[in-house]
Amino acid sequence: MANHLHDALFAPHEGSARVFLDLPDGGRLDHGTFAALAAGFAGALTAAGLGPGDRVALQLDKSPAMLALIAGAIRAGVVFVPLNPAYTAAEVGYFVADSGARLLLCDGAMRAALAPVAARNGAALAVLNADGSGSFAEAATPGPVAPRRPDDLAALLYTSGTTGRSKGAMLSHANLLSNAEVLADAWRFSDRDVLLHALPVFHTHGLFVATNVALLAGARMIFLPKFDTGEVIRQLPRASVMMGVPTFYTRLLDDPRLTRELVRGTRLFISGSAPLLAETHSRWQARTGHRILERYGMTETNMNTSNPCDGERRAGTVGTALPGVAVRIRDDAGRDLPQGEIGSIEVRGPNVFQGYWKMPERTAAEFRSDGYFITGDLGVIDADGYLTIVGRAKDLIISGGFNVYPKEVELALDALPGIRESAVIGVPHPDLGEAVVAVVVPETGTAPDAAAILAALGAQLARFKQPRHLGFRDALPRNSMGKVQKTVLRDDLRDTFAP
Ligand code: MLC
Ligand code: AMP
Repeated sequence: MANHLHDALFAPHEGSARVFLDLPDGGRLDHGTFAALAAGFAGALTAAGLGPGDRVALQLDKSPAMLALIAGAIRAGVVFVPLNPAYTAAEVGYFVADSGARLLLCDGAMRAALAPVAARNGAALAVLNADGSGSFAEAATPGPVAPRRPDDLAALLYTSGTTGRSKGAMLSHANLLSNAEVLADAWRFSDRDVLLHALPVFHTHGLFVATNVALLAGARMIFLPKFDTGEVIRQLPRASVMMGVPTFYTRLLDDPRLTRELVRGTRLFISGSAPLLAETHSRWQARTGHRILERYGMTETNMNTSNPCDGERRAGTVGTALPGVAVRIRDDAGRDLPQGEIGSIEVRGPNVFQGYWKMPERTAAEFRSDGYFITGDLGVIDADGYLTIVGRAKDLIISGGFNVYPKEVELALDALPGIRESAVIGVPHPDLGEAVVAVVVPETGTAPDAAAILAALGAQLARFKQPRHLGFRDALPRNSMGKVQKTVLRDDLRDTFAP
């Protein structure tokens, strides 16, 4: 029997000598070697006792070995749970417990901190370093290709939520493959493409949008460990496509080495994960001659809309619905709104996930009975079908492309001694788009100590969730219903990071 994703993404490359990964040190990995490495990792997962449907959690730095491990998990039918290396041991503990992972793989540097986490959850712990060393090595004999149907799970991707409790989005083989096929076609990917890959590989963007599309097309990737402006500028002349979050584009624009000449050979620049300012779009065009192609998606749905490769790319819009994806705009009562009116964005299609892991009520609450998923984004569709995202119904901050749910930070703050309550908001930030800001109300009679509060948060929350600014007030602004008026705080603090 077939393995839906493996057969499309990896099997065609077995034995191929074509280059898959270009590494910054000049090293290269061809497709065939990558496929063999993945087969070895599938063998190692099987030898570790994991079978189809079991979960493996990965908190690993970006590396070819990590990517091959994911490919191996797909081959072995093991559901992979990728985790941001910035997460603290406390955060990882939640994901391991919730997913029921039987194996946790980490970098050597995190081993001591994660040993109690693994032990508490009855998971085995093994090390896989970015250079491929560590206690988890690929097996000498290739692991079997486990049969996997289109609706079997491939990955659980955790996404935070308005309750402060992260939810595992269940993504099936068909969710991932259908979207990769649509994107590879929409963006005209071929085996002549060289994709500049500077994104993290524990989120939808770097994993499924970038890597799966490249694999499907047989394209090559310049695989950088992270976004570094100088390194990206050095590599750009060799790239035919770059994908990035808006911060990539603003950082590059701040560098005088970004010129029309530098990107003469590049055919496509794609942006997503956070709003691209129309101003960034026009500055990019003026400087490079390229119009950035903006698209829109989320962990739960993969990609929903995209500006066209060949047609008109409209700045400030995220383009039209991708083939096979239906997008509609509804009001709070769930009624369809006429074209041109702002409302809740809902999507349906083969790209949309299977629901939240072990959370049937949350899943039910976010789907309509006719199968549409309520994204939590607000938008409007114009007469030509272009969608503009105008805001969010969900209380979410997007900082440099990473999502931060205020509730999670507020719960951590409120649990600290000397804090009566708090409100966390996002305010404009020149580099990150939005930055996290906390407004704290101390208990009466206590002298607040910002440094101590931030240090205490540091032990619990990944750095990107920690407030960049902490302010103190005697009370939070509330409306007549007693609800905190975050819009008032956002207005008050709007210029905190003004250049
Ligand atoms: C890093 N830091 C961040 C941060 N990234 N803080 C807030 N927001 C972020 N996004 C912290 C670092 O830990 C560091 O802490 C400090 O900020 C400065 O680090 P830096 O060197 O400037 O950051 P850098 O490593 O360059 O990272 C910035 C970035 C990176 C924008 C390049 O965050 C990034 O690659 N973002 C992409 C996220 C992404 O792929 N999202 C896709 C989600 S999928 P300190 O303490 O040392 O100062 C999705 C679906 C879809 O949304 O549609 O695609
Ligand atoms: P995530 O849960 O990390 O997948 O983030 C998904 C969210 O990112 C979406 O619900 C949107 O709010 C936001 N997002 C993704 N792409 C865009 C875009 N092009 N413009 C504006 N917001 C976006």
